[in-house]
Amino acid sequence: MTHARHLPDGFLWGASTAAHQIEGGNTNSDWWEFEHSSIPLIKEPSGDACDSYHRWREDMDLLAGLGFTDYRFSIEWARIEPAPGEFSHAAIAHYRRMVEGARERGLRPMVTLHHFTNPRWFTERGGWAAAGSDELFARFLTAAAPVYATDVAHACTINEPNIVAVMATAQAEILSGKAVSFAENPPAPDGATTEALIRAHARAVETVKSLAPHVSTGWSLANMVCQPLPGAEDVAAAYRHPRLDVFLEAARGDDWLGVQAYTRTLIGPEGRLPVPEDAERTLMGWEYYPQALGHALRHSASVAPGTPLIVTENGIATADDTRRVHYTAGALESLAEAMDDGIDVRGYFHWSALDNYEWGRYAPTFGLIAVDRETFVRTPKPSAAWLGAAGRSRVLPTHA
Ligand code: IFM
Repeated sequence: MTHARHLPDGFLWGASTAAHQIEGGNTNSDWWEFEHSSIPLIKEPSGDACDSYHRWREDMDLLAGLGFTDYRFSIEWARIEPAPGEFSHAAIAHYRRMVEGARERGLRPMVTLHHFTNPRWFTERGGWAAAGSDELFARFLTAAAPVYATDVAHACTINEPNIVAVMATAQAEILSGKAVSFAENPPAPDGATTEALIRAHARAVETVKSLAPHVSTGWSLANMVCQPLPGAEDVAAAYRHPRLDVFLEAARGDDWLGVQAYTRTLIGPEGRLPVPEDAERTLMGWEYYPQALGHALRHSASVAPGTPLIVTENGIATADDTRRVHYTAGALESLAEAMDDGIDVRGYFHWSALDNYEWGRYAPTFGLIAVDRETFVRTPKPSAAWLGAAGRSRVLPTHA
């Protein structure tokens, strides 16, 4: 890209987090329980995480000070509804204070209503696949309405339902003693969970709209950017459909669709291929492939035409912050090219604001801001200043 590209008016420019990954002490969630079982996937428990349940003001001060205009965070169902039908006024007031606190700092809050974790009681009764899960989700969202009823323009109903469906299969396999490898060969999504999540999304949209009609709703999908080798197009399409496209199809007609992309998945005639030997890998073991974002946007627009897109996550797990800047510049270049080609993109949120709990371990550092694991002192990295500045200049940052 050779010319400076100005962000369109109203373009969201932010960073993302999720409650369980940063709050700490989320003891009533199914993940906390999971973290204290002895499965190989878990290297360490989340513990205090970033202590953001108490330090959220500091997080928001930093993000606003860096120049960001938007902040995506999630509310924790396990805190709001610790037992079935029993709601915590204190937890609801906490998240309401966060919404108001964001606004006071000039940050527009995007609120994720579900980001991977469930209350323990919900999982014990069978999780999403159990009858009535959509009703229960709608009941929670009704009780949580004071959080988002005013001052929130965007609500994400469910984060990465396509990964939630994979996790449902993984959980069953782990319980039956099977070894599960996410990096090499992630399990197929569970069909009943997929259907239940699509129902739950529809109910959530209906519920939020009935209580707060001004809130723009959508859901965010993990886009694995399937790239077929020549001749493997049909194999790639068959691989992708239950893992992504069925969820994209369910987003048709939504106010917006969240695109989350990190890397690509190569598909050969026999299916998913390993990361090429000579490829640079991130701390997740994923191929370093910034152009994934542009591909994900184009594919999303082709399956859900007419639905505006928002990048709700994009980033890299690396200990080398110069690679983060390089990766993100490449990703933004691919985003700009997609927009030049007419793809309707309304915002970009980087994953993640903070180094945080990456579902079983702290080692993969995705943050723009480092967090000391004992003192919780936050230290913005150079990438944070580089990316945040675009919120003020309204010019898309490019390769230095
Ligand atoms: O940390 C996760 C996040 O919770 C969901 N999307 C992908 C991120 C990186 O793995």
